[in-house]
Amino acid sequence: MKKTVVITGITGQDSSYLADLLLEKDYKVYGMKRRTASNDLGCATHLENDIEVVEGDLLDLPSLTKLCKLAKADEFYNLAAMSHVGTSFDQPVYTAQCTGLGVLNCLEAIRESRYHTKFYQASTSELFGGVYGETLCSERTPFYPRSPYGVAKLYGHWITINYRESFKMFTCTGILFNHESPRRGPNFVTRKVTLAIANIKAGKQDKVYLGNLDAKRDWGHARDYVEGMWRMLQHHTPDDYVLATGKTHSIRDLCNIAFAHAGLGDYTKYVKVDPRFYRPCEVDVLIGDYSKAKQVLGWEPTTTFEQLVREMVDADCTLVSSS
Ligand code: NAP
Ligand code: F7E
Repeated sequence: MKKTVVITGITGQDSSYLADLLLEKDYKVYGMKRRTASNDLGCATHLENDIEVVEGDLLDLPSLTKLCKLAKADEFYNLAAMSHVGTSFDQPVYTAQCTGLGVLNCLEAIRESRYHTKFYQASTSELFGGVYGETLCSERTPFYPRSPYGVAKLYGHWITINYRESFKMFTCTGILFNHESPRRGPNFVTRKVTLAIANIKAGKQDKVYLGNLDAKRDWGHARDYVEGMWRMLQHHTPDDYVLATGKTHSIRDLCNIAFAHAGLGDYTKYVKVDPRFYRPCEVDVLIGDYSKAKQVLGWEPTTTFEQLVREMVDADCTLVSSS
């Protein structure tokens, strides 16, 4: 019999890659999207005929319960969230409700449905936020979130572990470092840069305004990371895992590689700093230690930072030139 899966946030980057992967593995996929005026499937538009789209909202427990009863799912991946760190400073209450309490709603819906559904929660490297310097962060590193987003994710992380310990539910958390792709939302820094490059090359834009160019992130490819999520739920024991590349790069490095690859030369001609994009509290450096995922799940990233940036630049140049 086909395995069945529920994926929340189906219009988002990770959900669309995960749905691609699980369809290849012959799962029946239920993708949850919230109601919007445009009814757009976003990153999952290409999957319209292959998945069952169900409307629901992380803030609406009855919609989640109904979905769990309908799908009788083997696996449930909660990838929905208000996921933008900068926005979370402007919308802290909504972020707490959606990104924090929304996780509890998913867990309660699964518990109420009484199916033995395995649960994956999208935790984040933002949990480590205030870690000192270029420390390799692992599952044992103490948490110190530095944004309303990070604090909300901290609740989601611990409530997932608590339901594992309290109710013996099969729940996993993936503490994922930044992962990007051509499907990345346009207001995250990597995609903002690669889209701007495409527009500059097409003569539609002449500059791009960014915030803190000195922040450093451990960036991988979303396609690799959804494979890791799936492996977590296939392991015999539920647990928590870091997925990362173990390398870190600054926003300046990103600009350097991306502008050079596009043949535009020195990025400083095009990139200008606008303090509007500074955050009230910044996470300066993040770098992850994925040795547990490697040892237990056999997971490793397959895409280098340079390959990722080049793929994103090329995809956006094609997108802009054909639009
Ligand atoms: P994303 O592209 O921003 O997608 C988020 C999804 O959540 C969208 O489909 C969005 O729908 C949906 N959503 C937002 N609020 C909702 C609500 N109230 N009810 C139902 N759905 C709602 O995020 P992503 O980059 O794919 O990340 C997936 C998950 O991993 C998120 O939980 C994120 O916080 C976490 N994470 C991401 C990274 C990363 O680097 N990408 C790293 C660590 C953790 P709309 O299209 O309607 O907005
Ligand atoms: O910022 C700096 C910014 O918004 C990265 C989410 O997926 O990964 C993501 O969160 C860095 C920060 O990602 C701009 O200050 C400079 O230091 O691309 P970002 P993020 O905040 O790391 C984590 C792991 C998640 O869990 C989140 O869901 O880049 N930066 N200038 C800028 N950032 C943005 N967005 N825009 C700028 O103009």
